[in-house]
Amino acid sequence: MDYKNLLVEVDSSIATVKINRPKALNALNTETVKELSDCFEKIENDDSILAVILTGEGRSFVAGADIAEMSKMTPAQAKEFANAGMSTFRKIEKLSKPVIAAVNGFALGGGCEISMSCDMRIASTKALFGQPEVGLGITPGFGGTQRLQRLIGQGNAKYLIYTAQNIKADKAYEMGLVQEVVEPEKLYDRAKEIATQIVKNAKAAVSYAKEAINTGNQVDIDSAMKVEENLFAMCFSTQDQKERMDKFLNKGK
Ligand code: CO8
Repeated sequence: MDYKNLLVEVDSSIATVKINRPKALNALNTETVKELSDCFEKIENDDSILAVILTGEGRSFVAGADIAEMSKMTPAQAKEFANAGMSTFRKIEKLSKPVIAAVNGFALGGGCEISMSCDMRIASTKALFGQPEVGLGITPGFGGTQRLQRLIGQGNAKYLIYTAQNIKADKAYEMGLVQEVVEPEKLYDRAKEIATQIVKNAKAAVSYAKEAINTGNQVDIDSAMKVEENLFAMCFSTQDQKERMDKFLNKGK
């Protein structure tokens, strides 16, 4: 996969997607958003890839949407740009494979938003999170008003969005926005270790668990239980379920 603003490599069934515009601190312009959309579509269709790590080149994860590009937009262009970002981030969120954000530095605005479309966030001690949009005269536009409150609760989301303050990794951890904080030099290896641990498990079961959690979060509890019931049942049509349960029952024999 060859891109101008992304570096993609696959090793041991794990794809690493690195956003690579370090001169602009990996800010998301239209071109990068399009490349991300194309890249995640290819990953979805590649059966050899079982998990993804999303990270940034240099000292930033993603310092937001590209302000230089955005500053001249008309309302119609802003809507189109927001829509492109939203559908790309939904593609990441709905990917049938787990996506780990390895947050190496700034995760601001669209950067915080793209990290939230991943399944989990592992942060370097150098990471900085925030939704600074209201300071720039705009609201979050790539899903921040919706995903942040679902992840850390409405009070915390309003506290961060209204104040436009940036928070360090340890505070993001306290709020439940990130799952682990590690030293910068250990970040990628730790993300890879987690991805490796995930891909050892049954592919369909991990994928169905993701679908159950994501879908169940959007509906009432009774409908959510039905979603889990159906996906649980679907596991019983997989070879993995049979082999893994047989292996357990026959251990030591
Ligand atoms: N867009 C474009 N360029 C950027 C961005 C950005 N978001 N962030 C940094 N850059 C560029 C700088 O302009 C600078 O370029 P140059 O060297 O050519 O002058 C280069 O990256 C390095 O940046 P700094 O010199 O500013 O580096 P510092 O270490 O001093 O500061 C910061 C780093 C704190 C990250 C600072 O760059 C900053 O505050 N950046 C902006 C962060 C921000 O506000 N992000 C949110 C943007 S809004 C957004 O994401 C909305 C998403 C929804 C969009 C919906 C569509 C309509």
